[in-house]
Amino acid sequence: MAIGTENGIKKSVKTDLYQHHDYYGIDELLDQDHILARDAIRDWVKEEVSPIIEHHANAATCPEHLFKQLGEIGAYGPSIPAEYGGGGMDDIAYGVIMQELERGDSGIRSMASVQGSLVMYPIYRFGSEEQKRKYLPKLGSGEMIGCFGLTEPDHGSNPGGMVTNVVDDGDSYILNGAKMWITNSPVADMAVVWAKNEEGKVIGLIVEKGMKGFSAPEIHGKWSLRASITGELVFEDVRVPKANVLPNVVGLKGPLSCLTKARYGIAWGALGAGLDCYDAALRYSKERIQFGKPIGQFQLTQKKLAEMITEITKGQLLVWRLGKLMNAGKATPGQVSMAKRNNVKIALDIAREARQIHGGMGITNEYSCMRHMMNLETVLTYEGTHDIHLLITGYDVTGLNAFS
Ligand code: TGC
Ligand code: FAD
Repeated sequence: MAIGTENGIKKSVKTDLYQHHDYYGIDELLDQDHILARDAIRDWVKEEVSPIIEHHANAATCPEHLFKQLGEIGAYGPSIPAEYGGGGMDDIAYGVIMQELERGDSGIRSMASVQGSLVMYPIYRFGSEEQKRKYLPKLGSGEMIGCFGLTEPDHGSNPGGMVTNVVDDGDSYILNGAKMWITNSPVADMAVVWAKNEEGKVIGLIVEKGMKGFSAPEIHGKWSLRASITGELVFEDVRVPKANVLPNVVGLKGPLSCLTKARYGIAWGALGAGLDCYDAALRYSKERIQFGKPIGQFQLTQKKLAEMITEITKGQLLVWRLGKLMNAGKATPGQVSMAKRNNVKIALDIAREARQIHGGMGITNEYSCMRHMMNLETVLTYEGTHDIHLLITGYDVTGLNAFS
């Protein structure tokens, strides 16, 4: 059903989207605030994202008008205190918000998780009071867009090998190097950049758009996260005032602790993509008739659907418990890695199975499963690849480090 136009793009929405699937009554484990936040974001996604997302994914364009709206609905830094531009909620609220955004599209969740966990969080956790007051309210409201520069062309899984560096020059640092695969960089007003100082230690700097020698060209040709804008960060003798250095962290644990926060959000987010695929496949299996009966009546279709909801339910329990540990400040990076790795993989498997249930229609943009599937290929790789997370768990349980 058509529901009007947005920036010249025809919006259409299937009104029965987003049935609620809670096989184990996990809603009973959530507070009323979590349910209210989740349902509000779900309604917003249904209204503002679903009607336009296939168009943007198809055209490989970013729905930039959503940046401001995400600020207005409280999607940036839900668990950062309200006085610093966040939502003042807990980490389970943050999780359910990421889940609902990714039900719409992984790229929309990316917009929010980069801004909240990778830009606001490091400034909140490691920044000076002046930096917090200057940047966080504007980032929280979506007035300002940020990005996070860790990965380099030759250093992805191994960020500790980074070559981007600063040289001391009185009141400033001179920054040189390049970052690769940076979500939102071409449209960002500022970047949190990780670079090595003259002692070879990693420090964080806030680099602002317009600083001489700083550019952020777009990366084209992605088959995944097509509605998300990705680019490079290039630094050629950029003079960054020392006042822009994050004063309260030195070392790789700075960027890695931001990743812990973002990976936690992704563990919830991936379930949203999985739920959307399951929801669509379940509906299609009841509507599509072959051999005189709904395909959902065939045992092989039921196997697929039963396994999907089993994995979703296990994933929901995993992130709920992890959320409790996060709220108590007890979650370990290893526990976060396990949840990110598991939930992204099950979501990708569910997207592939859902695509099969839709038959030929599953490869079209009439249905969301192929778009989710392509998106999840990125989600499996960014914020630490599937195999890197396995090795983090391996290290945790054996005490033997595969990286050294
Ligand atoms: P390692 O020697 O193990 O650790 C260095 C220091 O960091 C501490 N640490 C952590 N701290 C907090 N959270 C974590 N997850 C941490 N992991 C390690 C560690 O305790 C140590 O502290 P200290 O005090 O002893 O100095 O470091 P390593 O060089 O051996 O590397 C370990 C490894 C491979 C696990 C790490 O480099 C890694 O996680 N690699 C994956 C890289 C990655 O995830 N990149 C993501 C880039 S950002 C991104 O993808 C954004 S996508 C955004 C979107 O669109 O949603
Ligand atoms: P590599 O590290 O080269 O890995 C290639 C393969 O080798 C992988 O399968 C990997 O698992 C494997 N491998 C590597 N080391 C080992 C090992 N020790 N043992 C076993 N296998 C290993 N980064 C940012 O900093 N900011 C962002 O905003 C951001 N956004 C992104 C958006 C998109 C769309 C994408 C695709 C990436 C983004 N990234 C971002 C980068 C992302 O984090 C990296 O792509 C990821 O960490 C992997 O690095 P790489 O691509 O260089 O792969």
